Amino acid sequence: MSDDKKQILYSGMQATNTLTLGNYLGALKNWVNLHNDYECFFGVMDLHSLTVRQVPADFRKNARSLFALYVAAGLDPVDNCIYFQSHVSAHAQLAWILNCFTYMGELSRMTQFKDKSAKHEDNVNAGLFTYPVLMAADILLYQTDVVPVGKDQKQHLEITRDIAERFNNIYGDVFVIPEPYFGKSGARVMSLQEPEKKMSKSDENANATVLLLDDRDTIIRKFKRAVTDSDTEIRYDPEAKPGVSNLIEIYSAITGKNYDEVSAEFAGKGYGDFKIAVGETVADELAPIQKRYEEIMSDKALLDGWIGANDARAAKAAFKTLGKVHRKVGLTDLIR
Ligand code: ATP
Ligand code: LTN
Repeated sequence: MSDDKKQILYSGMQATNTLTLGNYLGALKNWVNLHNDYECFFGVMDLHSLTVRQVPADFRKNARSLFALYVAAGLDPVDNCIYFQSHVSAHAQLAWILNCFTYMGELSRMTQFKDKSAKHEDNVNAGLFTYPVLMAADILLYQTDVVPVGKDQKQHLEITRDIAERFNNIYGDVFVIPEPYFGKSGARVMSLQEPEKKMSKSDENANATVLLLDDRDTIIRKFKRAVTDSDTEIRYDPEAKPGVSNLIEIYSAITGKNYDEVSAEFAGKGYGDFKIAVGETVADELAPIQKRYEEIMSDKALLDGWIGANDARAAKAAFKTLGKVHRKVGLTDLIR
């Protein structure tokens, strides 16, 4: 299949803190190789991160760090267009236009807005409210066919489709209506301390979360301390044994073994041995990524070169759609 026939796939993550093992096994790891079947765009969603107050120096570093982690995890910056959302001004421009086609009522129903405004009571800003409209702009600018998103982002993809359909009904076929991507689903990684909750980078308990950049000893220590149960059996049963099941899920996602194979491998062994084995497997998986990450971060010219080239590539696609939108709604032509 030639490149121009490929469907377009779009996704991204917020540039906030460092990634967790959940982000990696649930999303990033599954993005590698998608470029064989799709034309892929992966954004560093730094404008979205501004909905929560950031420390400027840390934020700047985190955004570059996320770009480097994408690449270190295996997303080739030539085969994939990896770029900064804030560097392509068409995102903010289209978001404004789409704001005028989005209703207060539908935004008020977004569960992420309700959760985040409860969590950041002192800063319920308008950006938090219109977060899904910017996300719709991200997706629609690239005439995206498919979007791999986790469960927590499904509602945002639905509102994106609603906004696009509403716009198309008025102006004709301007936007491709994006579909969720149902590829190989990623693992859902739970907290190591409260396995009923998902592993989250904003967790206050450091032992609950494995970071992609944690060193080997830290990773193994966190797994040794992982909460399990008072039983001894290594069996996948998320209802009755959430802690052990989470460890099985992690081990399975990395080794490719199914749950029964994992149970059989550790039959008769105690939780202690199992936790160490999972910790070592995770550390082995992350070691080459961390090494590659350090190499990339220490080569400013290399990183800047990829950033510049891909920002331009993204802008070309994005401004083509924005130009069309301008013409359709009656804004004067963009002269670039
Ligand atoms: P926060 O803790 O701030 O809510 P997060 O860690 O949930 O952030 P997001 O930026 O919301 O991260 O998510 C980025 C991607 O990682 C999404 O596709 C999401 O589905 C996936 N993801 C996040 N946490 C997990 C997890 N524990 N297991 C599997 N996938 C996850
Ligand atoms: N909201 C998403 C990040 C995100 C995104 C997007 C994902 C912003 N724009 C467009 C897919 C497509 C998140 O928090 N995971």
